[in-house]
Amino acid sequence: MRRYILLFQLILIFTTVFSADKGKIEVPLRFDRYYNYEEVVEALKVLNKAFPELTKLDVVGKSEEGREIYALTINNPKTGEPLSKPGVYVDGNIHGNEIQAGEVCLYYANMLLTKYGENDKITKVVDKNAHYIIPVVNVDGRYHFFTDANTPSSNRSIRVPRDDDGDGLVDEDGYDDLDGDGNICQMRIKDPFGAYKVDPEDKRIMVRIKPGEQGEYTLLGFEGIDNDGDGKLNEDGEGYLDANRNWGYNWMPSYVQSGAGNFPLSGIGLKAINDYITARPNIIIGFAFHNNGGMWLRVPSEKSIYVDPSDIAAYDVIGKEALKITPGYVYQASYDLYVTYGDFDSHLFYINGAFSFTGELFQRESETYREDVKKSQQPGNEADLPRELLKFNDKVAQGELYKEWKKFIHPTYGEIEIGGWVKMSSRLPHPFMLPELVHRNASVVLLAADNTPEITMEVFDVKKIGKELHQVRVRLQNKKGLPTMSANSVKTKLYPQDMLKVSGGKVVAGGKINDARINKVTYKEKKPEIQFLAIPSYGVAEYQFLIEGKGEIIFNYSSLKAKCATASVKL
Ligand SMILES: [Ca+2]
Ligand SMILES: [Ca+2]
Ligand SMILES: [Ca+2]
Ligand SMILES: [Ca+2]
Ligand SMILES: [Zn+2]
Repeated sequence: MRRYILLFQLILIFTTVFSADKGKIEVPLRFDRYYNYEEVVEALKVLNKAFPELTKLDVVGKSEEGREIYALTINNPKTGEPLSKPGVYVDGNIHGNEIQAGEVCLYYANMLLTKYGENDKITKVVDKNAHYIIPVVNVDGRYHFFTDANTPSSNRSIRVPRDDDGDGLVDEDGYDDLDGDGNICQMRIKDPFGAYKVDPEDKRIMVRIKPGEQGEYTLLGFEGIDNDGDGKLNEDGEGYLDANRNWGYNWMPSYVQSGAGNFPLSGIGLKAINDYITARPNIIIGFAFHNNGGMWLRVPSEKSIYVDPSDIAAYDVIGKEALKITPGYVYQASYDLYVTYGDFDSHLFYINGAFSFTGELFQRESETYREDVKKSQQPGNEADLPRELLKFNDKVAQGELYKEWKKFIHPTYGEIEIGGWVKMSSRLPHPFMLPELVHRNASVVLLAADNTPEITMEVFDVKKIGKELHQVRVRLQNKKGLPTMSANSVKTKLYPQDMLKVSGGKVVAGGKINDARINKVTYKEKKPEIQFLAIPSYGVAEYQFLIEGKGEIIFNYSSLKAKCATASVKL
């Protein structure tokens, strides 16, 4: 690919405005800046070093370009091994350009670790759960988003070269940073027959002319040249394999789902993360952070896919509360946004049996410059938004988000102008707004962790009904909003169900109590000493056993995703 001379000084100035200083990264981490890939790694190492008892830092695998994908486990060994606890999985930045997702993950880790022992709620979830945090899934993407010239929306792909336009060449015509400022902005050319004119209130804004009106400009698209001389501009850039269209559930080939690879889990990093998750079957809730728009998305990603109402109810426990923690967001099924195949949250729910959310971070409308914030959201004021965003850039962000239009001599078009929103704008909050964003969104993950099952078991009724024969009733209670198994996992036999096992006596009969008052019990035909079950959200499951013998009878509850429990009684 032909490259224009990069003005390194300009990039350096730009980069230092938004990313962490070259200086030392210390605990607590700072969130008034963005960490580049190396700094994310450094931040994880610093957390791991500062909290050796509570953390474990693993390399999950490597990327296409050989960068390491890190996972931080937060677990208190004094309260048990990670696999014995409900697992909370959090990742971000699967799309290379969606960098603040990584900051939310880092913030969640930083919050749990630095407030452990100080804040009761945080201490509780550190003790109760195993937290698995992968701040950057697409490590190459994050690296290149910082290092290369980009638009706010480019560099999303996994680094697998692809022939996007079917000409037999791969990645032969990407964007070109003509003015060498580290951004891919817009190009416009003066043209009296063009379809655009400038907004009379703000000459930086291009508006479409009305029929019969004289035009002023033609928009030429993103910065660049026709590298391969095929008459098309920037038609085949880096990638494009979309890491969030290559998971195992409901995967479709690229003629159905653009961005799909040749098979599910294409991309060595994705494969490694899948292995990591599969090895942790205790994961019961997962978050994957993206930008943007302000959304909490749940399954399904296609309308025809069934979701049991009780699973939706469990999702709602978190989703509806999340709306209040992140005002302005919406909570919906992901197909309401658009239909996807092979997305990560469906994989997590339908293959790993974990409840899963996609968090679409940041709303651009939050970049306000006006007295009455609500006014810009009223119908009829939509045209005001670009003007307001530019005023926000001018007066609040001190001009750091927008590049003023400037003359440039283009090798093909001659005199043009280059300008518009820079790389670190539009989908990312300015660093001064980052602390609130990471805190509110990490608080939703905390809420979800708090809602993972907490199971207590008690023997609540013992009756002698014959010579050495007892009727014993056991109650299992879940005090939290997530069930121990999703209804879908039970229905599809995704993995062995939770078990209630009786030992110490001969179980003559045993089964689920449907109504204790009228003694309505569904007895299990074979092996009554082992009952298969799932404990619903905020619910109870009651069992009755007829036990022959004397001495101590032990009841063991075991679950892949909830913590085990025991109870006993002396007969
Ligand atoms: Ca091509
Ligand atoms: Ca540029
Ligand atoms: Ca071309
Ligand atoms: Ca090009
Ligand atoms: Zn995304």
